[in-house]
Amino acid sequence: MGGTAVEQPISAPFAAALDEVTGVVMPEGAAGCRRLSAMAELFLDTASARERAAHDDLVVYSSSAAPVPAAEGHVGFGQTRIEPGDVAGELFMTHGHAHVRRDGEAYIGQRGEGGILLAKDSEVVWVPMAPGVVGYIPPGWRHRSVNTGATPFVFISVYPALSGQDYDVVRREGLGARVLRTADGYRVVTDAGDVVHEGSAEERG
Ligand code: S6P
Ligand code: ZN
Repeated sequence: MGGTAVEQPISAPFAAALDEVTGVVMPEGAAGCRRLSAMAELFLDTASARERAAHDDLVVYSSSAAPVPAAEGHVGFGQTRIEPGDVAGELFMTHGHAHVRRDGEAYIGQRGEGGILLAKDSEVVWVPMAPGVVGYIPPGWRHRSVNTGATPFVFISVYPALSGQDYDVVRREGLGARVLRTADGYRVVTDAGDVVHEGSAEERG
């Protein structure tokens, strides 16, 4: 990942610079990336993901957070950059999680095109994202971001610093839907086969 990590979280007021091309936040606290090999079983076609990862273990997405203390009252923020691409038609995405604490979160589109897939109980919602669009994730919703475009999709996230991420719930239950490439755009299809959203080629950039 990008910059020089700050060892100690910063409690004093500070300004951070967000590089909308690389997705790196400076000063930078926690940062990392997820490669295809670490995400294979999240894709519907796990075998294709594994096969591709075996000879080209691509970075699917990377994230960079400001060094805000993980303590009561603090507001964390960072950027995520999802690369363009797909596995057997399923568009590149983040792992996805629910918050450990019942906190909401806001995503702000920076660059490229994408969306947030949200699930709670049997409900599935797709929130399209683009530069200047703010997507709101209410408390209790599992959420995953997806790049629907042909260029990197970069967005800012802002969240209570103590909200935490539960990844296991997504490994167990998924997001209730998948985002699939079509001839002229993309389609959000629930696990039961219902189409939640049809996205156009323009939307995909
Ligand atoms: C944290 C927030 C984002 C994600 C990031 C990567 O609450 O939602 O910063 O952590 O987009 O996604 P994931 O699913 O790997 O945490
Ligand atoms: Zn979150």
